[in-house]
Amino acid sequence: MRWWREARFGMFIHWGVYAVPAGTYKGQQIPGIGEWIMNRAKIPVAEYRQFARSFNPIFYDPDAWVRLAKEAGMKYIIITSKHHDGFALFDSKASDWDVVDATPYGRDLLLPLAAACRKHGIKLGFYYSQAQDWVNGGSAAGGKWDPAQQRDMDDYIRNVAVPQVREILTRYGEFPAVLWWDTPVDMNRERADQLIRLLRLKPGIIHNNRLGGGYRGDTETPEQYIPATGYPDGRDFEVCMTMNDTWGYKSYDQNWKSTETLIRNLIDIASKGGNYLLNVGPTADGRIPEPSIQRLKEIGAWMKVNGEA
Ligand code: JFZ
Repeated sequence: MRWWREARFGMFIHWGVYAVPAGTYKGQQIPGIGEWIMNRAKIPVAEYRQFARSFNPIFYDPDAWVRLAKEAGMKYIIITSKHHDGFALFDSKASDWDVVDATPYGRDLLLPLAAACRKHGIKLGFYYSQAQDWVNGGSAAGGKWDPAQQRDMDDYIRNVAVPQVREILTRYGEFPAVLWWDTPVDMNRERADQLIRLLRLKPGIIHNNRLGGGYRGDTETPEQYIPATGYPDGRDFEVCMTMNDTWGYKSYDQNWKSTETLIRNLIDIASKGGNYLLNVGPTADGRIPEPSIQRLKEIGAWMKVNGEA
């Protein structure tokens, strides 16, 4: 945990096919967080898959993303290797619902990011939605809405989640340094065991408390709020937060927090011994929204004067 405890500040990246509808479906602005649009609007699988044909991040510049994070004083990046919509940003053999098979871009997005992180001395971790998977037959909060989603959960765990977690643990050199699980809907001990076992492939890897099955992981993950004190039992914690009101890109969400608020949050969290994981939601053509870039640069300017190394 040593590097993680000293890090204090990291970049969360929510990126996937949901950046194509970007909050709008059939002309309707869908309320709620952008990466949940498939679930919130009950979009059929076949129809949602069509969005991937417009996921073509030609402006993706992982080196620039890593430099932006580094200049803001961030020490690590956590990116959604697969979110609840099941879409993998890597080349998966366990499903054709990935960037290589389903998009015109056709290349693994994590490989060049890992290379850039290595080059700039930034740690890279992967978020992986192990339980919810609305396309590959994992669970779905609120219930499934399309017969195409019917698949036995244990079949999904064994034949999608396990091989995919093995893929992301073994293809990126020293990374991932963190496995960030999420929303343990329908997880139980037996399902969690199959995943936690894989972590042996990466000795020293840090994982959070959202695996389920009774596992607590290495870190607490308060979300969108700062606890009043550190955790009494000395548990490590990482506050994750958005800069506006969504994690995944939504074209019309302009409710940005001020740079001053973001810096105050960082100070508050660091003073309590925690880490701040601050989110950006890139577009489908591969750009971090300008208001996010601006804030990160302003934080970087403050860090230069007030930060430590
Ligand atoms: C989850 C995801 O569903 C969401 O899309 C995003 O990725 C976020 C970082 O994580 O949402 C959660 C998970 C946990 C809590 C709240 C929202 N929680 O513990 O309060």
